[in-house]
Amino acid sequence: MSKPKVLQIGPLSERFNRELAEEYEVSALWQQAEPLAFLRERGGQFLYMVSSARFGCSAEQLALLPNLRAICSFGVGYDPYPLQLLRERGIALSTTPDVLNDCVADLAMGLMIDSARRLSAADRFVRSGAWSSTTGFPLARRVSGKRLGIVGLGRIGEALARRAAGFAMPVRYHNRRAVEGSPYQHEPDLQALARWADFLVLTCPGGQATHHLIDAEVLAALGADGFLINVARGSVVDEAALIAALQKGVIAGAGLDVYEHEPQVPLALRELDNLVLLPHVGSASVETRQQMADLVLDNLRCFIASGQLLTPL
Ligand code: 8YV
Repeated sequence: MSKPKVLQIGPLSERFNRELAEEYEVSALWQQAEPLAFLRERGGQFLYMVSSARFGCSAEQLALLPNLRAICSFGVGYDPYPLQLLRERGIALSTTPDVLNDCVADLAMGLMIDSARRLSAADRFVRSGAWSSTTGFPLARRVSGKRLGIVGLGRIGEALARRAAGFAMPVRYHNRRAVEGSPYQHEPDLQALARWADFLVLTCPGGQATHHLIDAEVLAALGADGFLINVARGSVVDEAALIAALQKGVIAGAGLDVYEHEPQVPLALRELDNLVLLPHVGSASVETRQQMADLVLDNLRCFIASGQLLTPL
């Protein structure tokens, strides 16, 4: 029996690519000299697509895939997909929720500790040979007991709030609507949350609805003792406003895992010392990435067998 055909938009791990190719006849779009010409010629063959929260797929590509029925995406984010179009055409989309909650929440906690206690800066201090009997590292800020404001109390935000309990941190959150049954206080006014919080942590989805939610006003409300942590999407923050706020001491510091134009990180951010910069590694542990890969394959298998996805959006 011939293997089902799958269109893969961008590369994932070698192991994933190998496992996918064992079960399916995979066409690697990124390896085609002319991807759109390839789709024009062969797009009609594909019922199934594999992509990721990084590569997504475009309306232009979808127009050349008239028979597509399902997209199995690696990652929890869905901002690079034209959702309205998928709905209109009845194309199912799965993501990989839950399996990455702990790793992303761990990373947010790590960024909070690193930006306030300045672990990365202290590491640079030791490595540079600057530590001497007369020169110690400047005092940093305490984390335990400080106020945590979460923007987007979803599955990752809740995993972060649970961690914060171990640090005796009071938690409030901002969502468009209050989360029913949540033990945490809902703050409908984002600026009020920023004023209250010592750490404002972003764990909301990206996309139009949250574009530049964090602007100069919110940063001013967070204030000179506050830290901004972003493990969500770069698009949620007005990066130019953040750079200005960090340069002028409008906020104390920041910890960023995501940027507006990845993998480009503006020089102005790289030159600042009051922030920690990570290269979008929220879910990047061996264990979690394997679970995410397995969930993509399980979704695909399930859809082909039953017409249903395991973790539809
Ligand atoms: C992904 C992410 O690893 O899950 C998401 O939405 O941003 C990351 O966990 C990455 O974007 C997948 O390509």
